[in-house]
Formats: sequence, C-alpha cells, structure tokens
Amino acid sequence: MFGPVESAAVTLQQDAEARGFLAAWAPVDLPPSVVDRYRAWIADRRQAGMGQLARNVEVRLAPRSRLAWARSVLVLAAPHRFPDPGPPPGGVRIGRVGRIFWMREQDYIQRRVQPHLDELKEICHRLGGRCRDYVEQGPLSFRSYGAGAGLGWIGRNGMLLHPEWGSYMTLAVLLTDFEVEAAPEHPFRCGRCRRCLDRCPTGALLGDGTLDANRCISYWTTQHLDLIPPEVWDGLGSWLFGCDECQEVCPWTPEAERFWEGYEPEPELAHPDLSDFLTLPIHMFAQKYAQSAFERAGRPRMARNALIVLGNTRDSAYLPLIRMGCEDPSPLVRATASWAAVRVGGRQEAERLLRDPEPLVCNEARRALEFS
Ligand code: B12
Ligand code: SF4
Ligand code: SF4
Repeated sequence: MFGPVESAAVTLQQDAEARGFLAAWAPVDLPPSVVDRYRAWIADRRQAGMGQLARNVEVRLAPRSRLAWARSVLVLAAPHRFPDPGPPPGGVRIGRVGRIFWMREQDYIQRRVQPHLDELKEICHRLGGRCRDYVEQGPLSFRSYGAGAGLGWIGRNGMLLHPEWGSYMTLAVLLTDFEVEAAPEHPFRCGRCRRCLDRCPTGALLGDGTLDANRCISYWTTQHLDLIPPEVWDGLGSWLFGCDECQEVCPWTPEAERFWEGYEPEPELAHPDLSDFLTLPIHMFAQKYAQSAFERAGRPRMARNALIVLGNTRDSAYLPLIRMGCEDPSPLVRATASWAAVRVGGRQEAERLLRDPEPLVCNEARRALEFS
C-alpha cells in the first residue's frame, strides 16, 4: 500500500487529475539524502547570486518547523511543450527564449493555475483538511516533492522527468494535513545517456542531478542583477532569456508536443524583437510585456541580454542598434554596449564611452578595448 491513505486525499488527487494535471502525493518530510544534497549544494555556493535559496533553509528542508500541521504535499504538474508559434513579422528576432517564458507568467500563474488551486483548497477544506498552496513563490523544493511522489525521476539535467511527458512541466504544490505514505521511487531512467552534459554550452551540469548556477545560462539571463561577465558571453550564444538546451537534447523530451489546455504561448514572447529593449520608452515596454518574465526582469536587464545576443553575432550590421545601447540612460546597458560594440567592430563607439561620467561604464569600455 502506498500513496494516499485517506479517502479525502484520493478525492483531492482525482479532482486535480480531472483538471488535466498530473497529480501525486508525497510525504512532507524529505528523505535525509535530499536534505544532505541541498545543504552540500549551498555549502559549495552553487546558488550563485540567488541568496533566497540559502535563506530559510530550515523551512525549505523541514516545512513542519514552521507549519507544524503539514503532513503531505499534493504535487501538480502541467506540461508546456506547445508548438513554436513562429516569429511575428519584422523586427530583430534572433534571441532565443526558454519555453516556460513564452507565456505571460503572472497571467499563467494568477489567471490559469491559481483558480484551480483555489478550488482545490476549497475542496480540501470541505473534506475537513488544512492546506496551503505554492505556485512560484515560497521556499519549497518542487522537484524533490515531484520525485518523492513518484511522478518521475531527477535526470542528469536536474529536471523532474516523466516517462510520457518529459521535462517540460510546470510544477505547483499543495501542502495539506492528510496522512499519506511514501510512494515508491520512480526508477532512474537516464541509463548511460549523457547527452545533456555534453550539450550544456557552459558545462553547468554537475552530473548528480544538480547544476552550478554560476555557470548556467538560465541563471545569468533571468536572475543575475548586474553586469554579465564577458568571459561567459560566448557560452550564452543567442540565448536572450532562459535556456532549454539540456531539455531539447534529452531523448525523453517527447516527439508529440503536449501542453495543458490553460496554457497559450505568445509569438512576441517566444521571438521578441530585440530592438524593443533598446528603443521602446519605458511605458511602452511595460505595456507590451505586461505580466511577463521580461517585465519582471526590467527593461535595462532585457537590454543587457539583447546586447549580448547582438554582440555574439559579431556582425557589424547590428552596430546601429548597439549604438542605441551606448546612449542608454542605464549605466548597466552602456557598459554592456561597450563590449557588444567592440565585438561587432565598433571600437569608436567604445572609445567614446571612455569619457562616460559613470566609472562602471568607462572601466568596462577600457577593458573591452584592451581585451577584445
Ligand atoms: C532556483 C531555480 C532555478 C535556478 C537553479 C536551478 C537548479 N537546477 O537548481 C535557475 C535560475 C538556474 C533555474 C533554471 C531553470 N528552471 Co528553475 N527553478 C528554481 C526554483 C525556484 C528552486 C529550485 C531549487 O531550489 N534549486 C536548488 C536545487 C539544489 O534544488 P532542487 O532543484 O529542488 O533539487 C533537488 C531535487 O533534485 C532533489 N533530488 C534529486 N534526486 C532526487 C531523488 C528523489 C527520490 C527525491 C525525493 C529528490 C531528489 O535533490 C535536490 C536537492 O534537494 C524552482 C521552483 C521551486 N520552488 O522548486 C524552479 C524550477 C525548478 N525551475 C523550473 C524550470 C522550468 C527551469 C528552466 C527550464 C527555465 C529555463 N527555460 O531557463 C531552467 C532549467 C535549468 C536546469 N537544468 O535545472 C521548473 C522545473 C520543472 C521540472 N520539470 O523539473 C521549476 C520547478 C519551476 C516550476 N514552477 O515549475 N531555476
Ligand atoms: S539550462 Fe542551459 S546552461 Fe543551464 S544547465 Fe541546462 S543547458 Fe546548461
Ligand atoms: S539527456 Fe540523457 S542524461 Fe540527460 S536527462 Fe535526458 S536521459 Fe538523462
């Protein structure tokens, strides 16, 4: 006997499944091996600049220390491997975006997933249970609970993999006080495959199902707040925001595209016009990218990322756009533009930035001229 031991838990799981989610139960207490792996990961500073992962470690690894009533976690997975909607006409659409960001994130979380979680919470209450939900926020390890629920295994690419759905899944969890038993562990199905390790452009995957965020493109492009060191630019290639290399290469990424019915990809998010980030006035940027991950990152960081993609082309045709970056009000953008300009042959643009009033900008312009 495994899984839910209360009929209320079975009812809740079935309701979640009827909504199109893959759903399964895990006990709230994590196995010691998971706790140790997490602690070692933090001790080795693999979290890079994501300080939040090193805070609240006790709650993350033992949620009962704060929510004493919690006994179990209902894990909900929704696939998002929709077909590529293709680029809209016009614009400079040469930057790649991770699939999960092809949806407006606040929109998919608040408008699509949250209402289901609210209804599931209501059902849980009617069944006499206590519960609390987490979609994107909150300090719980969704993948650990996914693996603990037997939904799949943690691949060498670090993702929770399902034998039919692959890894393109978004996860959400509902913490409850229902008693459940541990599900049997899903067998590890990576076998001798190492495709993701070989493909990762920056060597970020450590081989044990974790990664070093200091080397992960997704970290640099979506989480890092400041200048992206020029040493990592080559690895970033044409990734504008996020990275899917280690999922695309995986043989478990299903041939058949599969996505949850609530999800809709948007062409302007899948293939954004890079010139938007360098030319749009702030209110127009906020309007066009409202509620997307690009808005959360902010216009200057999107401009920073766009300049790296443009610089990495080493194509002088993009110099006029990079020149806009050299005149940007944000020092972060001007500093990045100095490196991008030199990469596409615009040394004069970088030389002009040697006289910039911001020390960050003239220092970077000097370094770009010296090292490129
Ligand atoms: C921080 C974070 C990142 C960071 C760090 C990623 C990392 N690998 O640690 C960065 C910014 C790099 C990142 C990138 C991405 N992310 Co992210 N990220 C998160 C977040 C917020 C926390 C993850 C975390 O705590 N990492 C620290 C590591 C050490 O912990 P962990 O990943 O939970 O790993 C544990 C398990 O693997 C467990 N474990 C290993 N083997 C086994 C076996 C068993 C039996 C058990 C029980 C447990 C277990 O041990 C580990 C340590 O405890 C989660 C959401 C959440 N709250 O969980 C999303 C999340 C993991 N990300 C997600 C996605 C989609 C991505 C990207 C694909 C986005 C993109 N296109 O760029 C990339 C993929 C990169 C990759 N290969 O992992 C999804 C993953 C879905 C899935 N199928 O796995 C999540 C769950 C978000 C969501 N709501 O769906 N992300
Ligand atoms: S998301 Fe990209 S950079 Fe990060 S581990 Fe996967 S392939 Fe490597
Ligand atoms: S590419 Fe191969 S090693 Fe990597 S997660 Fe997929 S099956 Fe596992």
